[in-house]
Amino acid sequence: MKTYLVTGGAGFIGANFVKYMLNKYSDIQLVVLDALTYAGNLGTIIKEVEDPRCVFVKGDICDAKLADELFAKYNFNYVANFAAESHVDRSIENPQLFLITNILGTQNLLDAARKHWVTGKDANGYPTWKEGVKFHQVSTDEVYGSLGAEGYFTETTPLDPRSPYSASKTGSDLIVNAYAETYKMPVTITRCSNNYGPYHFPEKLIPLIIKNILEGKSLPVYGDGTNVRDWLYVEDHCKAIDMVINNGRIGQVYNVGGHNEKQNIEIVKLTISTIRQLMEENKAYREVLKKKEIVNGEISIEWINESLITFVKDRLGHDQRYAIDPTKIKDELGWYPETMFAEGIVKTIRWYLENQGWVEEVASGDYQKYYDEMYAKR
Ligand code: NAD
Ligand code: TDX
Repeated sequence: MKTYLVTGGAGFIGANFVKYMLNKYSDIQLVVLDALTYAGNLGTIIKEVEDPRCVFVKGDICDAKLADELFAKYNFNYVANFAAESHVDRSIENPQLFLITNILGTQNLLDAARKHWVTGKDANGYPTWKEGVKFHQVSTDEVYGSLGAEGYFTETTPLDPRSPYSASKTGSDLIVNAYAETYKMPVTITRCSNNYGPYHFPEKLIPLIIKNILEGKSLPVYGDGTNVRDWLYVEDHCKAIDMVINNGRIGQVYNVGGHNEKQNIEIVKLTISTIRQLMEENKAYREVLKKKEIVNGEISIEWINESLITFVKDRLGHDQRYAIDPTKIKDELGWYPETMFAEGIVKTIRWYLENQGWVEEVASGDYQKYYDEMYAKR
């Protein structure tokens, strides 16, 4: 049986990973460490933490004593480090928090792993490590910077982060690599493109647009809407991480992407038309609308159209285009994105229509204040 420390397991991708792993492996132990920041929600994994194979610990990855205690208590084989401050717009407002969590938090986990996983020294003075352990860092394509109209990020593309968020994620990757070089620590890194799917916090583009459409609010598109992101269904990302942890070569970086580039404006228009179509097909979905116009006794959906789109002030330092070349992970591990975007976006929108309770739960705290402040400036 393998025991995993999964940090950030109450957030979007971490929670999907917890579900994916418990579903895939019967013989597994997961210890989820999450600080439950605004982005973490225990409700997302409440069924999973009732499972004897999964333990939840509320705590900060920067807490050295706690990390030490967890490594002492559980015989971890793997660390999957998802925990991070993850939203670019917030990093523009408060860069320091991103550096603390993403760089120092990662370094703290690396130190705890080093303390508990090192077994001795080799003839050259390098630490020797417990058989089979691995520290996996969940990173992002944003560390490579921004592309023009052509080209793709490969694993050898120079690191060139532009935002405080991506700079902090680059810092995490570099400290992970430094431990690999200096202490011969067994590590892997995945750098993934934009994820979408269930449990995505509604500060990010797709869930924010869905939420606003249902409330009849305007849809804020930054700049001219031509920025390109390479979208990947979250479950495909979880599958890639599982493959890299279990079969990826030590010390390697793997890019994970969907070959699914879309301009933001395309995403917004597609979300509008898909919601409208689903509501035309299924009367029950219309009940979900928060803004209800009744025409001839029926809930009208006529107002769900592209006139909701509002072009707003651009994000500072807005990266123009991200696009991943996933050849390495495909050739070495046989990974490929299984979910086509046309299918994934419908699944995602259906999930939101059917899980409004989850949206209300996660948006019940400071979300409205965040939204009002962030978007008042635009
Ligand atoms: P998220 O913001 O939804 O979740 C982050 C989780 O980490 C939350 O549960 C939060 O409570 C927890 N957390 C934050 N600070 C913590 C701390 N100090 N100690 C313990 N827990 C803490 O993020 P996400 O979208 O799920 O991203 C997960 C990881 O994947 C991040 O490392 C992110 O950089 C990376 N990533 C995300 C995407 C994407 O499209 N969302 C793409 C590529 C890479
Ligand atoms: O209201 C919005 N309007 C808008 O036009 C928001 C929230 C975003 N956008 C644009 C900005 C980006 O070009 O949409 C695009 C996607 O924005 P986000 O959802 O904020 O994602 P992004 O900045 O691309 O970063 C995401 O992918 C890489 C994740 O948040 C990161 O954690 C991950 O590393």
